[in-house]
Amino acid sequence: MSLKKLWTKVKRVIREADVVLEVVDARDPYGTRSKELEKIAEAAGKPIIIVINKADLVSKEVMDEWKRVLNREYETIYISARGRLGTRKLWIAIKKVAPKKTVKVAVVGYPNVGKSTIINLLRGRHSAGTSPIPGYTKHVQLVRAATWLRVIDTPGVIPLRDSEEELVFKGALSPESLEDPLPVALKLIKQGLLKDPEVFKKTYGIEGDQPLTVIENLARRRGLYLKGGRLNIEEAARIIIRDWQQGKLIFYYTPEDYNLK
Ligand SMILES: Nc1nc2c(ncn2[C@@H]2O[C@H](COP(=O)(O)OP(=O)(O)O)[C@@H](O)[C@H]2O)c(=O)[nH]1
Ligand SMILES: [Mg+2]
Repeated sequence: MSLKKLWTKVKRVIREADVVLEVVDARDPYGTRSKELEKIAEAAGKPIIIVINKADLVSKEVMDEWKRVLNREYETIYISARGRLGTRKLWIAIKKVAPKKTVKVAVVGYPNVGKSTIINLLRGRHSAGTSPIPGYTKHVQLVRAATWLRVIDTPGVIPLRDSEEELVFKGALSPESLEDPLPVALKLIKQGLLKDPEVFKKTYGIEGDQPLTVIENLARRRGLYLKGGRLNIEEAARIIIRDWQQGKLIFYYTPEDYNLK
C-alpha cells in the first residue's frame, strides 16, 4: 500500500474515533511523535493522549521529565506494553479525556513503536499481530478491549519528508531495506557514544571510541568475515541497527537534548 493511501486510511480512522492514542518510543519521545498526526487529530476535534511506550528501556527519572514536558501539550502517560505494565494508566487517561459510556480509541504512530502490543495489553491477551519488522500491521483492525472500550489498530505512518536515516533511527525502516547500512550505523554509533560512552562495552563487551572502530570490533567479536578474510563490516552495521531498533542496544534522549526544560 502506498504511503499516501496509508495516510488516507489513518485519517479516516482518526475521524471515526473518540480519542487518539499517539504512541511514541520512550528512547526518543520527541523524535517519534508525529506533528502530522497531531494536526489531523486536532482538525478533527479529537483529544490526543501521548502514550510513551517502552518505558522499560529508560530510567524512571527521564520518563517523569518527558511526561512533565509533553503534558504541557497533551495528556501524557508512560507505559511498558511488552512488560504488560500500564493498563490502568491507559484506562484512566482514556476515561479522563473521553468521559463517555463507550469509547472508540484510535492507536496511531510510527511503525514499530508498539501500537499492536498496546492493543494486546488492553485486550489482556495476545492477538493483534506484533512484529519487530517495521510495517507489519498492514490493515486497520477494530477490536473490543472491554465492554466500554473499542480500539482501532492502524498501520504505522511515517511523514513523507523523513530521511532514510531518520526512519532508521526511529525504528521505522529495517536495516535489511538499506542498500548500504554503514553510514546510518556510523551515525547511530556516534550518537550512542555521545549519550553513553560505555554503551558498546556494556552491550557487546567491545572497546572503541570511534564509530568505525566499534563496528570493526563487533565484527571481530562475532567472527564476521567475508571470503578472503576481510571483516564483514556491513553485517556488523546491520546488527547494530537491529539491536537498537529492538531495544537490545540501549541509549536514549532526554528533554534537554531538545532544549526543553
Ligand atoms: N522493550 C520494549 N519493547 C516493546 C514494547 N512494546 C512493544 N515492543 C516491541 O516493539 C516491537 C514492535 O511492536 P509492535 O506492537 O508490532 O509495533 P507497531 O508496529 O507499532 O504495531 C516488537 O518487537 C515489540 O515486542 C515495550 O513496552 N518495551
Ligand atoms: Mg502494528
